[in-house]
Order: sequence, then structure tokens, then C-alpha cells
Amino acid sequence: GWDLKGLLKRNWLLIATIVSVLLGIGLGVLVREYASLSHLDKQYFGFPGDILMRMLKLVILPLIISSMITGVAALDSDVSGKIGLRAVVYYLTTTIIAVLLGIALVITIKPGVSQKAENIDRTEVTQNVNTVDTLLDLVRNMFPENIVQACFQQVRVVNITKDYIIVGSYSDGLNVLGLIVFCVAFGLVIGKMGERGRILLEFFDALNEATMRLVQIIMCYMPVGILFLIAAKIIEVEDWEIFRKLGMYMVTVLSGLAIHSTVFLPLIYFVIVRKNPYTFALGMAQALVTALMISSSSATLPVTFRCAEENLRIDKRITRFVLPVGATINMDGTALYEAVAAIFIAQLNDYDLDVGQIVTISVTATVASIGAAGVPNAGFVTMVIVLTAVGLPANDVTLIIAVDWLLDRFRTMINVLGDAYGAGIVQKLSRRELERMDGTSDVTNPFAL
Ligand code: DAS
Repeated sequence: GWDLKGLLKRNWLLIATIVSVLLGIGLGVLVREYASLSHLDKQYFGFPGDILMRMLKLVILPLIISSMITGVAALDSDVSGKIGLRAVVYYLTTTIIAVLLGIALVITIKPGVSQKAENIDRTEVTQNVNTVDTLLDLVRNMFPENIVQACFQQVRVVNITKDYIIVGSYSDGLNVLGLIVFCVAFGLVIGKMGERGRILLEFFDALNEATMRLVQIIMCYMPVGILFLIAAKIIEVEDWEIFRKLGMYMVTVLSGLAIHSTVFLPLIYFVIVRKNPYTFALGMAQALVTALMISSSSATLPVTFRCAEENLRIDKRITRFVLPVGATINMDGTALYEAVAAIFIAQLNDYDLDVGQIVTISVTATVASIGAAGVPNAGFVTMVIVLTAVGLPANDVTLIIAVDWLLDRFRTMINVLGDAYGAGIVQKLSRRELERMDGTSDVTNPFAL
């Protein structure tokens, strides 16, 4: 029969989030109607929400450092084989395709751009910075001269005179790109150090676990924070167009996910495996529905395994590596979502992104999706990294947070589908190694040649 208590217990955070979104809307509307708050009062009202945002930003630094270093160091031993390497190439390629698709959609649909104000005040503020300098700036940021400074400052080009580039003004925030480059290099070195590197690896591994536990605690506060963030937003809102924009934002993310999962992934699968990609997806149906229900790739993993091995008959030696690693690092849906969300926030703020910033968004969205754990709302937490990287105001995530519980489900579904296609593709590419491994070809396996 129905285990209502168990159901509530497992989904309490989701239920609390939805309830707090509704309560937040109700509270906001009530206060707006019946109380006249001064500007100061409104700020006080948003206080619990501010605290949530501060907590989310607080974990960024340990999160980037620990997850990047451990991720890269662990890869090194697993990927020694060709099978692992193929999987990683697949993960990266599809993630980047997803990011580019997201960027293309959000730039054409323009969900965050006001319809009315469009051509009114566009007096070009001609900046003295051209594309080359922006890109140089980007590369310069990748190599911070001081790792401690990179934790709170970002170097930017200020002024370009005729003959000199003066690098000097600093903007607040994290030099995310610089930290990532450092951590990847550091992780690679640790992975290659053997025994002696193990101490460091264990240290960062423990740091990663501790940080994730902190994130879990923050998640418990999230319903309270969300309630006030939303209520405060509704109270201060003057331009109701914001809800049209939010709707368009959701449409952008969902259509991106739809295109990626029904066109791009199947196409790649078909080109390499030469089998019907939609029959393949049907075989994964149960895992996809599970992902949609629980918004966690990691928790869906047992079902993903079952579908891949029993319905699609993918070799266990392949699924054993490709699925669990994929569930933690291969997140096409999350990457697409993060890129769209960051550019959406830029559009809301009338913030013109230059080429360097778009590149930064692509890189950080890819990396942030790799860094996101396969648990509910993880992509939202790491999205703040993307915002910080290009200096966008993280406070605007209020709107995004309100609908995250819904988008999270769909992107998780695409994350799981991406892992599954990966297993099918890697199996096809690795048939020689597999045959050599068991001496004979696997006759029960329809994918083997
Ligand atoms: N929900 C996560 C997953 O399991 C990722 C995310 O939040 O984007 O895939």
C-alpha cells in the first residue's frame, strides 16, 4: 500500500520548499496590500533571505577547492584505461554542446530583456577595451599571481592607453577561473604523486565531505530563506513584467533541455552506434521518470544501472565505470541550465556581456556542472560560482530559486539520459578492448559486434 509517512519523510525538503514558495507569495501579496512599508522596513523584511544568500556564497570557496582537486586527482587513476578516457571525452563534449546550446537559446530568446525599454536608452558607453584585450584579461585571470588574493579579488583591465595596458583595478569577488586552473593543476600533480600524494588527497576528500555536509545544513534553512526572499521580492516589485521574464526563462531552459535530449544526444548516439536512439531512450524510461521524481542523479543510480544493463544489455564492465562517474561529473542538463541562468541574470540587469565574459560563463558553467553533486538543487548552488566569475549580482537569484525545484527535476532527467547514452557509446567504441578482455565476443550482447 501507500507509505505516506515514508513518502513525506523522503520528500520533506521538496515539500517544505514548495510550501515556502507558496507562503512567500501569499505573505508578499498580503503585506503589499495591507501594510505600507518604508524603504528601510523592506530591507529588514528581506533579511532572512539575505542570510541564505550569504550562506550559499560562503561555501563556494571550499566547494571549488575540494571538489576540483579531489575530482581531478581521482580521475587520474580511473582514466588510465582507454575506456575511461573515452568516457571523459564523451562527458566533456556533450557538456560543452549543452552549454553552447543554452547560450545560443538565451541570447536569441532574451528572456531577461525588457520589451519596452529595448531601444530607448542605448547611448553607447564606448569602452576602450577591445576583444583581444578582453581575452588577454581572461587568460591573465587564469593565472593569479597570488592564490590568497584570488580568493577575494579579481584583476581586471582598467585602462588601455595608446601604448600601455594598465592592469590594476580590482573588483571584489572570487577569481573563480584562476582558482579552477590552480586546483586542476594541483589535483593532477597530487594524482601523479602516488603514496605521498595520498595524504593531500585524503585531506581534500575530507574537506569535500565536510563542505557537502555544510551544504546539507544550509539546505535545511533554504525553505525559510526562500519564503522571505520571495515575499520581499513581491513587496518591492514595481514592474510586473518580471514574471513574464521568469516564465520566458523557464521556457528557455526547458526548450534547451528538450532540444539537447531529443536532437543532439540522439544524433551523437546514432552517428556512433548506428542504432535507433529513441528505442534506447525508451529503455531508460524508468530511470528517467525516477530522476524526474527525486531530482537526484546519484539517488537514481540503482535504477539507471538496472535499465542500462537489463533493458539495453550494456556490458557491466562499461556501466560500472561510465554510470557512477557520469552521475557525479557528467551533467549536461545542469551545465545548460547554469549558462542560461547566468546570462538571464545579466539581461535582467542590463549588463552587456563581452566576449571574455561569455567565454568565462561557458567555462565556469561546464566546470560548475562537473563540480555539482548529483543531489537535489546542487546545480543551483554551483550556479552562484558562475555568477561570481563574471561579477554578476548574486542577489537576483531570488527569482531563479523560486522555480528551481521544478527545473531541477527536468535537468536531472537529462543528466541521467546523458550518462546512459554515454554508456552505449563508450561500449560501442570499446568493443575491441571488451572482446580482448574475455577472449571471445559477448554473444548475449546485442551491442557487441
Ligand atoms: N539535481 C542534480 C542532479 O542530480 C543536479 C542539479 O542540481 O543540477 O543531477
